Amino acid sequence: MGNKQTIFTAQQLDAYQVCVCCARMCVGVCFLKTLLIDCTYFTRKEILRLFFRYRDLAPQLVPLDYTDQPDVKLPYELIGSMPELKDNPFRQRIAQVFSEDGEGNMTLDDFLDMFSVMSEMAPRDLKAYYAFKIYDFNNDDFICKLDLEKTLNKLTRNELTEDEVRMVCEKVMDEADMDNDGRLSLEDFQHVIVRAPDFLSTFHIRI
Ligand SMILES: [Ca+2]
Ligand SMILES: [Ca+2]
Repeated sequence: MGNKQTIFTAQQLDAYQVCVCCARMCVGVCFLKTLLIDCTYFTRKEILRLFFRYRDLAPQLVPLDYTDQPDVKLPYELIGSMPELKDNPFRQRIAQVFSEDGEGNMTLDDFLDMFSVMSEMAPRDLKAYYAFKIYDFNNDDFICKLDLEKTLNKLTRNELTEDEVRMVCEKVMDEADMDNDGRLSLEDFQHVIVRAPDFLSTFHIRI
């Protein structure tokens, strides 16, 4: 391999080997405390592979030395055009939810978080948690009727008629809105997931 390039310090690599349940917020206690899930970790090899996936998107912007935590952010246009995302109807929402700036522009940390949640190793409850955030288009911590309609249109790639969308939404609301307030809380949403696993189908990426 020739020259040995130091990309990360040992401490950085340890920090990146985060629990995919909690992403980088892990402080030994799962921040999704209510979810009893086993933790899974990226290996160093996977972290390096993802780093190079990130770097390959813009080699001129991403340095090979990350030991002094460079302030680098890749624009959404590059992230959204990755083969893993470009055909995903939720690609923009996914990038928005995982980016610290909320606009879909991603630091390496954001990028690793996204891949950890989207990876096949991530537990279903964690995916459900982020799916809820992704479907909550206006970020008000509830999925309202409008959010649900948008979600269904994207999930079905606009193949349903307006009437069909309305019917499905009503049915979902009917079955899942446990407290009858006309919108789905995260708790309500867990009931949808149990009945309709399709809601999670777009949240898998092979790394
Ligand atoms: Ca909402
Ligand atoms: Ca509700």
